[in-house]
Amino acid sequence: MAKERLHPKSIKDKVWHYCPGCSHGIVHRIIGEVIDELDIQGSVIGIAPVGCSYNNYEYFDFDVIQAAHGRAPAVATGVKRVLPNHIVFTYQGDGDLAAIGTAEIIHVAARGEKLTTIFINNAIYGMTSGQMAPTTLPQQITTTTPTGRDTAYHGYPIRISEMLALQEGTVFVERVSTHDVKHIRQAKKAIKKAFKIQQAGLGFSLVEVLSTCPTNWQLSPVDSQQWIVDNMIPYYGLGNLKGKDIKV
Ligand SMILES: Cc1ncc(C[n+]2csc(CCOP(=O)(O)OP(=O)(O)O)c2C)c(N)n1
Ligand code: SF4
Ligand SMILES: [Mg+2]
Repeated sequence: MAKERLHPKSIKDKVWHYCPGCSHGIVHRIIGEVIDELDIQGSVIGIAPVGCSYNNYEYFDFDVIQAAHGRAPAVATGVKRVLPNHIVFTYQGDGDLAAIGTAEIIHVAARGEKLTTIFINNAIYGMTSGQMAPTTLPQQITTTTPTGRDTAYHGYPIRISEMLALQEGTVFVERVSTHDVKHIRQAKKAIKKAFKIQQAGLGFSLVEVLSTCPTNWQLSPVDSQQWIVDNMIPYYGLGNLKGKDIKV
């Protein structure tokens, strides 16, 4: 008897290398479902970051290119301009997008590149053992802020989505979360809309996903979901920042 398929066609039948309770696997699955539903498995190209999801090409069953740290938006620009009929997206963590890659992402938005970014904000550098990221919250303990992020010394977290929504070339920005099923469904809806906006050729679209890093937050998977609710959502705020009325 054929094995029942429990995951999207666009996701390979593999066990994630991610830690228990990590959001990366959830977001991969959402992206896989959206690609299946839009029937674009053969015409989508992902750009992988540097960070814990550097090898997401091991899981995505479609073309993925690995970019140098922070450079996914620049690589995506080249790919999209050469293959304008393909759906091109970058998948980037907060260290990758909001620190070393800040310049690339701002200019992609300013140029209105017709591509999509999925921004995984877990408020920390996950892969390299939990250093402070630009998105680390005030008072948050990390390996480089062992007594908590002191805004007077370390500065304030960057609200990337708000900043990118200001760029004229950006047409759609939404901040979503993965802390429960209802919000995972909303996240999927936002990602699907972002891809459809790209199909319609309207401009740059971005979905920021508030995500967990139980290992470096030193919390259990369940407590990590609650940490998003108690700490991340009050600072970052969920919802649409641009393009709410676009019908695609
Ligand atoms: C040019 C360069 N600088 C620094 C690093 C080290 N490095 C690897 S991943 C990473 C940060 C990853 O954090 P994030 O993008 O938030 O991804 P996460 O692991 O949290 O998903 C850093 C600084 C590198 N690989 N290359
Ligand atoms: S270190 Fe954090 S971001 Fe990386 S796989 Fe583990 S939980 Fe996920
Ligand atoms: Mg991170």
